[in-house]
Amino acid sequence: MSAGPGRPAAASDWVGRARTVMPGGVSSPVRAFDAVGMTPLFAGRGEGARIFDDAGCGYLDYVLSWGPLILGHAAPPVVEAVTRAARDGMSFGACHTREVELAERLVAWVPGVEMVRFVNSGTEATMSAVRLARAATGRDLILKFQGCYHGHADGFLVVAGSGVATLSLPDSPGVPGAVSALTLTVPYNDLEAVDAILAEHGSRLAAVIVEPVAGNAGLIPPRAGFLEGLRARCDRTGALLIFDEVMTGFRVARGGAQERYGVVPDLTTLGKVVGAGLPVAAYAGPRDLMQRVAPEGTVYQAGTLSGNPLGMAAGLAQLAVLERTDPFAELERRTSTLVEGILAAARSRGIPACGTAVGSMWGVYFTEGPVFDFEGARGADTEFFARYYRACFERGLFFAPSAFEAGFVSAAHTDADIAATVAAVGDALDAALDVAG
Ligand code: KE4
Repeated sequence: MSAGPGRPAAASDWVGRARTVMPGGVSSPVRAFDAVGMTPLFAGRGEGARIFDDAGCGYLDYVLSWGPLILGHAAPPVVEAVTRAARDGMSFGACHTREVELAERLVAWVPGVEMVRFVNSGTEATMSAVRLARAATGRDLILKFQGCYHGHADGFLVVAGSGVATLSLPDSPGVPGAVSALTLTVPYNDLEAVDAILAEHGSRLAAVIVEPVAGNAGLIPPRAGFLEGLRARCDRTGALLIFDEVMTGFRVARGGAQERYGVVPDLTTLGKVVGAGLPVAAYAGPRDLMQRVAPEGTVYQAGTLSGNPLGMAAGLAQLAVLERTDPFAELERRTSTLVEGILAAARSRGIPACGTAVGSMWGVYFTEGPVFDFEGARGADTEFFARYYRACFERGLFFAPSAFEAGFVSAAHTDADIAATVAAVGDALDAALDVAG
């Protein structure tokens, strides 16, 4: 647990240096801690369920690099595999066996996948999947859901979640109107709104892209029939259904949300867990679609470091442990215990709260709820969340520094860790209430 409240002096020196040479002092906006009124954590190292800052203060980590570390920090099989791979070379810019082996594992695990193309980020995966869908259908429009985040490619920065929602940014400057006009948005879980879009634009719609469990506006599960409804509507109109499983892949089930909910998309994007913390992502789907991708087809997409040997080694090692240990049921039980404990602690103090766990993803909102869409998520008390967040951090808990992010649990989190977290949350809620007066 943390050595105590406040920020070690070391971090504040680094904050100033970082802000001098990097916008906001960060490499990604969600790390800035702006939404919770704090200076950011400067990580020193990670070990299992804990992250340690640059002054050595330890925190139970529920961010886990925003999802990739399903085994926890520095999992020995992953570290050994990457160390071994690094000794043989950092990158080749040539084919090698491990990318084939990892692709074969994804084909075996994910229902809708027959072929895979590796890329270096979730953004690359989703933008490439949309390009492929536009090529396959000859159509231009895409439909996304408000509060969902599919990376920072121009066409996705329209009513997006994650850092865009956290910072209450308007749709990003720099995205031409002609580009954002090609992206239509409707509320998550709202099939009637989808029908209205299809009635007017269905013949021009290339794809519907969706987070099958929305993890970038807190955590919003699909309502019964929502995913099935999207599948039927895409079948009827000829638009392709893209499941953005960058976050849900290997977290809500071994075969992702498409296995958990029994709805198979036309294209799947993967990331995070598949690289075990290294920059690995992929877009994937049936052979007839993926064969359109160059050099077999004419849809161009490329990447200097795609299929990087260290990333492939990390992904293979992490997925091998998941295959051997099958931790998914235990992860969901532990994650549910965490959420139930937090909700009980809030409600016993008269604090409106709702939330849920899906696999090893979780989210809690300070509002009566239930939350079915982005509007509902934005109704939560973000002021109280910031006070609660600071109090939790001072008690040694590292949660996502935003009300519009999902939390995660790793196989390294023990029952004792979960119990200690729930107890610390109770204290933090008292502190947040005291501050509120
Ligand atoms: P990246 O380009 O950040 O690797 O992946 C984009 C992406 C695509 N799809 C989904 C469902 C995602 O959640 C993400 C990225 N997630 C955010 C956190 N919610 C990454 C954290 C960050 O932006 O720093």
